[in-house]
Amino acid sequence: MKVLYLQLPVLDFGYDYWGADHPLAGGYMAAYCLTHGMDHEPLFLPQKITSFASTLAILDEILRLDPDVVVATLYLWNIERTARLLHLLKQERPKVRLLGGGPEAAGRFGRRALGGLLDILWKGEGEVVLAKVLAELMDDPEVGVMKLRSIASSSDGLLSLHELPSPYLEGVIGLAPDRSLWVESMRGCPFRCAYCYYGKSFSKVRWFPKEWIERHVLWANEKGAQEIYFLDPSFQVLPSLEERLKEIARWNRKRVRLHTEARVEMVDSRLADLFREAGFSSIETGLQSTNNEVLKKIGRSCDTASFARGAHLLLERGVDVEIDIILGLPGDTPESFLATVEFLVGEGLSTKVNVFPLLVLPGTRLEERAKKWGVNYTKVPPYQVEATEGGMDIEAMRAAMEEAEKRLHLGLYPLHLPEFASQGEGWDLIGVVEIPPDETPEPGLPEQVLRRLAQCPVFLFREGKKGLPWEKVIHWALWQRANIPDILPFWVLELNSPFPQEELIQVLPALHDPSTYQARLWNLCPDPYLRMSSRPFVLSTCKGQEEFWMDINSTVPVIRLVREPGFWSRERDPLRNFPVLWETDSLIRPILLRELRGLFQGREEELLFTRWENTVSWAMVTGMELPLTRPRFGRIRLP
Ligand code: B12
Ligand code: SF4
Repeated sequence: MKVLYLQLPVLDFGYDYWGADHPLAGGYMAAYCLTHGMDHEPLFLPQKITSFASTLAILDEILRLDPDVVVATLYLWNIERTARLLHLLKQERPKVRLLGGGPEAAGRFGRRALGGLLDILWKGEGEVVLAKVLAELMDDPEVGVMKLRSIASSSDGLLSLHELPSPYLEGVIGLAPDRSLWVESMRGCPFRCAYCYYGKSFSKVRWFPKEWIERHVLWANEKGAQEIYFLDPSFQVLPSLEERLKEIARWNRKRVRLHTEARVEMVDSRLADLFREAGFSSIETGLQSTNNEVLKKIGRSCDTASFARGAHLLLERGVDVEIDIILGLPGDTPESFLATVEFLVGEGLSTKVNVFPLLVLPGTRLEERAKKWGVNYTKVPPYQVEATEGGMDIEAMRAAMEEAEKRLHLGLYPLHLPEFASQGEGWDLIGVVEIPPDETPEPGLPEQVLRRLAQCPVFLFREGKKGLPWEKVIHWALWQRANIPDILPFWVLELNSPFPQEELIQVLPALHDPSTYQARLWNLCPDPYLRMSSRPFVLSTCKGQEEFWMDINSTVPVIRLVREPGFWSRERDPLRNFPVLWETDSLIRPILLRELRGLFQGREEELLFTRWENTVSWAMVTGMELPLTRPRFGRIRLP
């Protein structure tokens, strides 16, 4: 029996999360089932497909693998896309058995989106349940849904972690794509913060045995891992913490970087030394708020003096401290939120700060109490706050976010540029769809193109003799929203000479789909352009009227189009800070690229190429990192 363990990744416009696309939950379940007599064939999709391909391209890969059973892991970032994918799969393969679980199984949204489609939707730990369900399916592949559900619900009780086989040591999964090893040393969390599902509502905390940690640290050393990420929510509650840190220091012979989450309030100089000696290079810590009223409501407390002291002790020893704060907690006001920001600035702790808007996650105490606490939120993922009792509405939260960005000197919402670079031959996915100017075809892509499309494709509209076909741009955008709503598209409009700005402003609403996850996730971003569900750009040789192009750039970013070397020699060019696309099929000599280094110092990613080999040379010249596992992207020009 072929069982596909499916977990769709976190997405964004720059494929930034490719390194964290790792099916750990499936790995655990497959390892447990294999070592408990379920002799099945576990399948995982290649990561270059999951991280970079659109939903239909993933469907194509699943059809090729032809699984009998799909085990889907559902998180808030993937539940809608997984639902669409599984509906399409069921249409093509009516006999496939579909099982789902993960944090999103705990909520109403999950049941609505997938309840009818799945044979089981399991809320809770999956290893034991899945083994029982697979045993039944192996015995009788046609077994009825009701029987499967009753088998699942009769298996309660939490697994003893001493019996759990390791998905890594059993060879089921390897390191994450960025070569880090993710390992738990506990399940559950002793704290009960109202907004959190990290502890998955387990009634107690369970620990993995000491040997588990030892074997994983040794394995990571042996495999040349870049980092070991202890997924524990509160590493400091590990029993015999000091002893364990000393042991980790001994096991971690090659000094693989370590990372975890912990409360820094309890860190004294001795513990800080031990963290450093074990190999910790970074610790993420939740401050959330410094306001006592707010903290009390969400079941937390914080001694700010101890927090600052602990954080500094770690920083002094070279351990990075990444601090999380939340905007929009119950009772939060713009003043209380900004007081938290000020605390970090005042303490000199503002270099690595994440500001997360509050999410009302399914299965949490906050979800139960949201109404009582006056927290309004969207009832669909990511369940983001829209108003608080403290008087913050969306506009007030956007303003607070903007102020936080200013005070912390942080860009919390990065702008990604389109990826134009492609390989001439033998590509895996289509990254650029070029739409010719005059005889622009009706919107729509042939099936064989749709099934090879990248997740963040570029739709490049070429300018013709009659200018740009604005109407067609709108039709294409509406077609995309109706037919392939899951992708994160870049709309690149070639416009080489000044044009009526209203034309551009009029197409923008069609390029934004407010019903997408992306639009909801970035709803509190202060910049209206970045709140869009797609990324429009103007591509231009910028002929004439520099002020005109500067003006356009303040509405929609402009990328400068160049075809010949030498564009950098123009001194005092007011448009010199625009990103540049160097469109050429030739290989550019590294000596030329070295000349450009100075011009793009600190913004290396703003020089773009149409040929992938040139991107690689540029990365070598500048030391810029490229995704190691990126598939080959191709470019097509519609007839
Ligand atoms: C690693 C991680 C990430 C990684 C990505 C993970 C990935 N592989 O793609 C990164 C760092 C990118 C990430 C980002 C975010 N994350 Co995160 N993340 C985690 C973390 C720490 C570990 C996930 C994991 O692998 N756990 C270990 C596995 C074994 O546990 P599990 O997933 O629960 O699986 C078990 C069961 O659920 C069940 N099960 C799972 N699938 C199935 C299927 C079947 C059929 C069955 C029967 C059972 C079953 O069995 C499994 C084994 O016991 C969890 C917290 C945690 N400890 O789980 C949060 C968590 C998943 N993240 C969460 C959140 C909120 C986020 C963010 C939205 C945070 C933010 N505000 O930005 C962002 C996403 C941003 C975006 N753009 O959307 C929430 C998700 C809640 C939800 N309803 O989905 C969690 C639970 C933490 C929390 N705060 O409560 N995250
Ligand atoms: S926020 Fe951290 S400490 Fe609080 S319950 Fe979640 S994991 Fe535990």
